[in-house]
Amino acid sequence: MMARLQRNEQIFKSVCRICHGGCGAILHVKDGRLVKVKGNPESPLNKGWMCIRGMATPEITYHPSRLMEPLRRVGSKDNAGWESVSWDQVLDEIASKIDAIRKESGPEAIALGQGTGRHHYLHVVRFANALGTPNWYEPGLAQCLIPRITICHLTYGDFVVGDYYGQVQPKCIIFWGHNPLVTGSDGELACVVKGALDQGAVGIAIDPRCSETGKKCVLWLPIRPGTDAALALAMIHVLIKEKIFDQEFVERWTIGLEKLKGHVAPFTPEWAEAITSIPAKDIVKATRIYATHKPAILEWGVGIEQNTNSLQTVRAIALLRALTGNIDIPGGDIFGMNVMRAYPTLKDKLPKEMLKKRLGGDRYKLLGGWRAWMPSAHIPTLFKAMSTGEPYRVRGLLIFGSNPLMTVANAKEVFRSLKKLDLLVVSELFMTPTTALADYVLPAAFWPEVEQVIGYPLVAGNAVMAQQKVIQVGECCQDEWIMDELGKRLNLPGSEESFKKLMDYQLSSLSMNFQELKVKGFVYPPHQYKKYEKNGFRTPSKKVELYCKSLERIGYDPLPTYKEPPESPIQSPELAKEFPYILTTGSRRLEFFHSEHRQIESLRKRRPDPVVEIHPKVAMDHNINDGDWVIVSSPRGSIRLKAFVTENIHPDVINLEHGWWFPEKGSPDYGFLESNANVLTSNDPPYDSAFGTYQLRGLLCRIEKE
Ligand SMILES: Nc1nc2c(c(=O)[nH]1)N[C@H]1C(S)=C(S)[C@@H](COP(=O)(O)OP(=O)(O)OC[C@H]3O[C@@H](n4cnc5c(=O)[nH]c(N)nc54)[C@H](O)[C@@H]3O)O[C@H]1N2
Ligand SMILES: Nc1nc2c(c(=O)[nH]1)N[C@H]1C(S)=C(S)[C@@H](COP(=O)(O)OP(=O)(O)OC[C@H]3O[C@@H](n4cnc5c(=O)[nH]c(N)nc54)[C@H](O)[C@@H]3O)O[C@H]1N2
Ligand code: SF4
Ligand SMILES: [Mo]
Repeated sequence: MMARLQRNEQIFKSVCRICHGGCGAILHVKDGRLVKVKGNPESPLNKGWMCIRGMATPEITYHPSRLMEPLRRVGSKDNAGWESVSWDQVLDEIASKIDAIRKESGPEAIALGQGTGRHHYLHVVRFANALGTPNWYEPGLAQCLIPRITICHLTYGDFVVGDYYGQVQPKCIIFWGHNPLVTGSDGELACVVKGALDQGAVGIAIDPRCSETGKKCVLWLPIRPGTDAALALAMIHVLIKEKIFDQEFVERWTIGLEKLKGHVAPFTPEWAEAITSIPAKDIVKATRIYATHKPAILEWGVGIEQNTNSLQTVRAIALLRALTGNIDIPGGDIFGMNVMRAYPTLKDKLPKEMLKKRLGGDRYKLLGGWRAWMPSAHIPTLFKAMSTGEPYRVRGLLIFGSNPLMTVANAKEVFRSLKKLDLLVVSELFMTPTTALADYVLPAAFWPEVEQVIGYPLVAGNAVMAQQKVIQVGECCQDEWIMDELGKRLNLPGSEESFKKLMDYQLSSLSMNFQELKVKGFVYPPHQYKKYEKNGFRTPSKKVELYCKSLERIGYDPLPTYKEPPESPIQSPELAKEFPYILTTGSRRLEFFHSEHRQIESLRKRRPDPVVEIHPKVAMDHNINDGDWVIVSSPRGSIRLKAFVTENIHPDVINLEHGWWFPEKGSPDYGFLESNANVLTSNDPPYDSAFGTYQLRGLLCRIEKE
């Protein structure tokens, strides 16, 4: 597809992956250098739009602190120095260390880590299976998306996404713990969500803050963090009591209405008001709007998952879509088309006895057990195994694109665990607090240097796009290639097939190969709605399971329930005397992706400091002015941030950003404990019983002026 421009300039089509992606991009390359990145106007998703992070791609690509060559640590972990090593040498050394650990302690003693939704996500899962270790993780999973995906499969047989791209626009959108005008990745791009609201969709925001998205809504329900299940149960109560659910759909396509009816009878709006702090009349109002504006999208975010009742919170909310008949209809919540072949993750290569050894898999069955959608290890159990050797010692960790010191709960314990490892390898774009503890740091390719098929059955329905390598930067290499090279050295199954072959395999269902996809840029088959009318829903009953027998069979409540967060004014009133406010962490910012981009000048100057949002009442009570530095403390520790005083937050809630470290402070620790939200969070039990989720939203804290 390469069109020649003047003066050696060439343009290529690709897709941005700074966030989970979706934005088709045009890359301008001159003399082997990326000079400009623009949105691709032909792309069905972003139609030419890009966010400020995407626009900063050339700056990130050529940033002076970008890692350019493989590094080996010299000196201790407390004050590491680095020497450069060739790729051949570094891969040989790492492979022989992995080999030694697997021979001495078994492959389960080597864990794999990765970041959220990167291009190489499924390749890491494949590598883990080939290596024979059941222990891989990612800081999202139980805390992000896995509860939503799993519950959708159990309840409706497939995952749903908002239908912004069809002929019919939604008449109503609920934003439940979700702020897509800022976070809008995964195909629910900010531009399309804004478009739907501008075209008249009625917005309802369920969020302790009136977020950027909330400000465009007609109704804001400022919920107490961690109590979303109570609100959803009361909304179900109203739908049934007022008979405003979709009776035709429910009768024909669901099972369990009678049981659900009896179950929610006590969960009145007044009951929920006492728990959520949302006035009962607003609960009724929101329910009526949602029920009477069809089609409607129910957008949900991590705000509903990062609590210890994530299974039942997500279940309760999921039922609302079914009761209102908004599933797989134009302008509603639709099932993806799965047009590509599934990634060959070599699941069958993981020995059976290893399934039993997956850390946490026996307890958190929907995260790591046989019913799990994408079985992985339980993070707190895994990191404890590194530091305590219980139930067995994990000695090696290979991380492909994650910064666990910033993004996993209880940063201090993560630090202790990483220091105990015999082998820590991190593949990265930049030095981070996590790479500072590594034995080897590998320079990873950034998205304009990467070749991959990017499929969106999980997000925008049906899109398949090509990400193509248009430049070479230093000695940076794509993560998949690194894993393939290690696989060859370790003689792993599947190592004869490079990731490039797998791309063609995935595309074979579309009768094309990667080369052809590169020329087209993307394919976007038309959506088929109401697929269930042909073969029913992909559940055991072929219907939507309001009452979920599959959950019952594995020992979880078949009907959704509310549980008070373990750390809250109601559950732990003594602790609340010392820590009287409710803490929620991690609401995203446009400028940054999690712990990334703090070194990117054009982004950092828009948001130089970590910020905590507080209500004027809190500010007054503690003599805090807007812009003051403050200390926020939880029972685990204290961090400092700058106060932003705003009416747009629940008066008892303190909302702070996550991912803050200071590249400018340099090694060894880059100030990673100063403003890191995960100094305040806990990785101790209780966890969600099915997913093992720990709590990142709805903890207790206090605040004072510095
Ligand atoms: N307190 C709190 N903690 C949270 C959350 C919260 O809300 N509150 N949210 C959680 C959620 S939902 C998630 S998903 C996680 C995210 O957790 P992580 O995925 O660990 O987050 P990032 O900070 O994006 O770390 C990614 C790292 O990979 C590097 N990188 C980027 N692209 C590539 C690549 O292609 N290859 C390689 N090798 N490296 C690359 C980046 O430089 C960066 O350092 O954080 C979780 N942590
Ligand atoms: N710019 C940018 N975009 C991103 C990311 C990023 O780091 N930066 N990260 C990506 C990732 S991995 C993820 S998971 C998504 C997350 O994207 P979203 O799901 O949109 O997540 P957040 O902004 O973390 O939180 C959404 C809202 O939840 C609210 N909230 C907090 N606690 C609660 C609660 O207990 N209940 C309810 N109902 N609401 C609550 C917050 O105030 C916030 O406005 O964003 C993705 N996109
Ligand atoms: S929204 Fe995500 S994919 Fe789109 S330009 Fe921004 S960072 Fe890239
Ligand atoms: Mo996430």
